[in-house]
Amino acid sequence: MNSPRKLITLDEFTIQETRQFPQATGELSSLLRDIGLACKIINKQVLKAGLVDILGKHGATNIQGEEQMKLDIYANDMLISVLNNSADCAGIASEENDDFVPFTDEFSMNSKYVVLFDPLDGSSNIDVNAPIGTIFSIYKRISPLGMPCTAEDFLQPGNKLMAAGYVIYGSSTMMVYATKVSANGFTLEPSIGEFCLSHPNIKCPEKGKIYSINQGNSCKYDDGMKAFLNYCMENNKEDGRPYSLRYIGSMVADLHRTLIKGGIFMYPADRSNAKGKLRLQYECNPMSFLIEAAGGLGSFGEGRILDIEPTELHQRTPIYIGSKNLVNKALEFVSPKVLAN
Ligand code: P6P
Repeated sequence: MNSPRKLITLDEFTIQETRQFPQATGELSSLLRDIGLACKIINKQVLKAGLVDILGKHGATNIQGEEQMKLDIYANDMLISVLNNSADCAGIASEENDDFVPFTDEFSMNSKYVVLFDPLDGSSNIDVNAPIGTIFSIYKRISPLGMPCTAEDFLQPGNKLMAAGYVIYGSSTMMVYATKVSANGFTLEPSIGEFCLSHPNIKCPEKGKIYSINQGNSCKYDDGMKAFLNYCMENNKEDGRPYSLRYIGSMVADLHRTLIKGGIFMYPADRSNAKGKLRLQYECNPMSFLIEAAGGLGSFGEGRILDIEPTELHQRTPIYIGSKNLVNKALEFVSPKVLAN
């Protein structure tokens, strides 16, 4: 009888990856484990959100001016609590908090890393049971150890990321993250409560036939963007067919499909959102880091998202991200003078 496939848990995987770097201390692995723990706890609430009084609006708005859902606040509090109690994080920044939050106990002040996150992206989809997710970025702090972390720790460009990824609470719960080595996916095995390696060394297909955008905004796009949408809808492709439009309205879900199946996800600037809608530091940078580790490309139209020098914690950026060929095709229309690479 075939022996059952050996399950490789997230912990085993991160320890194996750490062994490739003799100078590694295991703190990054421990931090990924902490994020995994917080998301497993969030997952339990998400799975039964319809049964407990955790659906609906929290009755406040965040700095983005967006109504906060009860699950947003729960997820945010859980991530802060777990990371504050870990010995691996000096502080956090969150979509739900106006400013960064330094952890001032001695262990935390001597930690090497800071974490930024969108605790529950796509939360407007919670009440309709569509996939939602937690997006996270991990930077090595640039402020001195032994002191509280500072704003500069959270304003580093995406090309300085140490690790980044997401947990998608969907038909299954998956943690997908990248380091500078590779992008890997782990599916939660509920019977043992562990994320287990299910998608090793993920590669984003170079070509894709799916475009993902809130086409309802197209009347507000510039001519280049409108021309690219027309290109996507025309039959002039290798197989003589138009591309397919898929849009869930939850970035984690739309990006997960793009990572696995290929295609392009776009949230361009428009007349209502001059800088785009999605946030650089905890949505676009982590997703671009992950997609580029998988061979794809993340652009803001004039260059790589990872090369943007952040100036504000909650700044926004246009985003064109996914299969390298399709992103470069979009840039031919959107930024004819500049190609990402
Ligand atoms: P729109 C969810 O609110 C979110 O931040 C992303 O998850 C998603 O991609 C985008 O906004 C959806 O925005 O304007 O299409 O509803």
